[in-house]
Amino acid sequence: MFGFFKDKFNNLKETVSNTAQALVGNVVNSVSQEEEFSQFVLDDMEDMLISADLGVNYASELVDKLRNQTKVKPSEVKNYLKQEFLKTLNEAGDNNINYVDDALNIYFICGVNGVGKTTLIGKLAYKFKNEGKKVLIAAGDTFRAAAEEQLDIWSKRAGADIIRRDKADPASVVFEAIDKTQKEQFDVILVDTAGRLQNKFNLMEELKKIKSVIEKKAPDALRECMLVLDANTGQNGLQQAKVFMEAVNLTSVALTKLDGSAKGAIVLAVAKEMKLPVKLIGVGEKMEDLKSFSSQDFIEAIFE
Ligand SMILES: Nc1nc2c(ncn2[C@@H]2O[C@H](COP(=O)(O)OP(=O)(O)OP(=O)(O)O)[C@@H](O)[C@H]2O)c(=O)[nH]1
Ligand SMILES: [Mg+2]
Repeated sequence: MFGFFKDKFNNLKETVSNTAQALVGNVVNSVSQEEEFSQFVLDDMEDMLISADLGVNYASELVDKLRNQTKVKPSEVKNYLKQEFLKTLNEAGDNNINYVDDALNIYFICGVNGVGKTTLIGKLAYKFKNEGKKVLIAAGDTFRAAAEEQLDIWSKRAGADIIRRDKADPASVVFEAIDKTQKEQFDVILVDTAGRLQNKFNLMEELKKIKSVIEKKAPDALRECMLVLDANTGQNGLQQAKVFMEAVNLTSVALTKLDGSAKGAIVLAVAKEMKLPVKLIGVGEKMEDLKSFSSQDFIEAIFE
């Protein structure tokens, strides 16, 4: 079906090389020569995992399992981490983006300001168009002055249709978009949303309102409620995931700006704490810089 989503990510290893060094390289270098998992070695390992943005809880859980046991030796620490990380990612769910043939597929994209929501929508529109799908973008960020023009440019580049209404209520823009697709048979609606309103409460209320319009007007069409996280924000991403989860009940994560980031371990922290699978990764600013995410490939890439 989706050639694009099945694409192997050629440069994945290069993209995650900084993350791999922070998360695996440093730990393996300092631990694997040791005779035993002494208190000192374990403390050191825990510090390294925390500074690689794995999160305090997860880091201490991993280290605690190595305490007072003889099964895993320091020389096997690399394989130990590999198995643990893979298990965490697998338990968070399927990496494939949900899509149903011959039906309307709505993707609700949210996240704090500047993480790359609008860019992700442009890239997704382009990919769906390349797959021969009929795509409509709903410009649900009517708050930021330049947001709709930015989406206009992306939609033209991608060859997708767009619904935009300056200063209108975002929920009404989404209502109109669904209306159009019901009359004209579209495959996909991509809903862009604001990242910043006057305050967090207002933003969450607005997102809830948009989501309830989707659920009322097109029940069963919402395929993903996707949180966009900037790979460089590290642990803050976990906090963001909690807030958005509470407001709109997320189904997945897109991780942007993974190119060059050393903090890609946020993928694991979010999988562990939130049970949310990463489905897409942004690896640059161009249209084609969007890739599918595979837990297996990611693990292979960071462990070589
Ligand atoms: N290097 C890199 N830059 C990216 C990526 N995705 C987005 N960007 C850049 O990040 C900046 C912000 O992107 P936007 O798409 O405007 O972010 P947004 O979440 O829509 O922002 P708001 O609408 O203000 O909330 C832009 O300069 C993008 O070019 C990525 O995967 N890699
Ligand atoms: Mg935007």
